[in-house]
Amino acid sequence: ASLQQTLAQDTSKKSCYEFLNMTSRSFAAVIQELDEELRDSVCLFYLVLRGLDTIEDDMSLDLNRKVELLRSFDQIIYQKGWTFNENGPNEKDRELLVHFDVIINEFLRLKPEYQKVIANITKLMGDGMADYVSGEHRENTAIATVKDFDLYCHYVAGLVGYGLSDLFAASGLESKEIADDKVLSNAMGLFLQKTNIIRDYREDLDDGRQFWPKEIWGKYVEKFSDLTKPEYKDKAQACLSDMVLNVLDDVPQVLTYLSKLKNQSVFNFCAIPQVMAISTLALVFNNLDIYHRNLKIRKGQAVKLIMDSKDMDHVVSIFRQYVFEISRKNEATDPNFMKISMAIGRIEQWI
Ligand code: PS7
Ligand code: MN
Ligand code: MN
Ligand code: MN
Ligand code: MN
Ligand code: MN
Repeated sequence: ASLQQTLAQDTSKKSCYEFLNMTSRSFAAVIQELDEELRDSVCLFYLVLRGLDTIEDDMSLDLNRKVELLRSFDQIIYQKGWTFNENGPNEKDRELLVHFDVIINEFLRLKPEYQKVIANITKLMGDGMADYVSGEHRENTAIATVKDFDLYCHYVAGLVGYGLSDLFAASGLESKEIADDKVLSNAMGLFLQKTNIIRDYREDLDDGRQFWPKEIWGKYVEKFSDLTKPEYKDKAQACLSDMVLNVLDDVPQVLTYLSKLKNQSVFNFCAIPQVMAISTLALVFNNLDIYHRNLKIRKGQAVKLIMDSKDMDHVVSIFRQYVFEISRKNEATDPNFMKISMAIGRIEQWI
């Protein structure tokens, strides 16, 4: 390649990392610490999915157009020069779509086997998201049952787990077996997504979106927004513990997945978000503030968790600490008290 081409490529790769830093709250740092063989492919995987999610989240987009974009996004990533021209909310994630040609350029420079993994997951996720786009009447949410909830979270997060495991295996940094156990890869995504959905109750409600399955919240209130009302305080507390109970199911599988990893940079990349999630789960459990504002673990706590997540022993002890905190906050008057105790018992067999 000519010097000029090399310089242009340098600039476009740099732009991709700028988009990564701009759009990700937590993944930017861990992605940049990955071994060189995986760094760019995981970065581009992130950016492609961030673009797809921005389309899914854009409530101003015409519905037919949205579905068309979601279902064809796996082809868009092969179209040199494609940019997003529709009007929309001018937020930082939209910037990425407006300049998507830069991401496509870098995507096309990845090894073909990495491109294939990313395109395959993009197709499955885009179709899944399209199936769940329910239109203007958001109160008639498509997420009715716990089964619907699991399927939605599979599409938007479990599939990310599949794709990342495929990339790890393709890089040779991890064994092929890590990509074979789909249940474990799926659980890695579900644990992050479900914790995010619990924590973001208020933010999502204010955006007119609801992800909690009606099969759970419907046991406690008639309207999803009633969970914010003081007169339903006890119902809201029980509903929250029911949601946390649902997420605790995934913990043993998360720990099993992490225990199979061999490469240090892959381990850090995988473990840090999971450790953040368990600490977030302990923070939100029995904490009615989630119905009013966005709770976040303290910066200093996050920094400490990141530094401590270097090996399986440390990760297990962090999980033990937060599971213990959940156990300590579990109240005998809570209708889910017994079930939560049992879920914790199953986790304790692991730790
Ligand atoms: C490719 C690193 C490690 C085996 C953009 C990482 C949004 C929780 O919507 O941005 O703003 O509230 O806070 C990430 C499994 C996915 C699941 C999913 C791609 C772990 C598009 C993360 C991330 C699998 C759909 C970020 C799932 O939340 O959400 C890469 C192993 C993207 C992972 C979305 C959510 C991710 C998420 P929001 P956030
Ligand atoms: Mn977020
Ligand atoms: Mn979304
Ligand atoms: Mn989103
Ligand atoms: Mn611009
Ligand atoms: Mn969220």
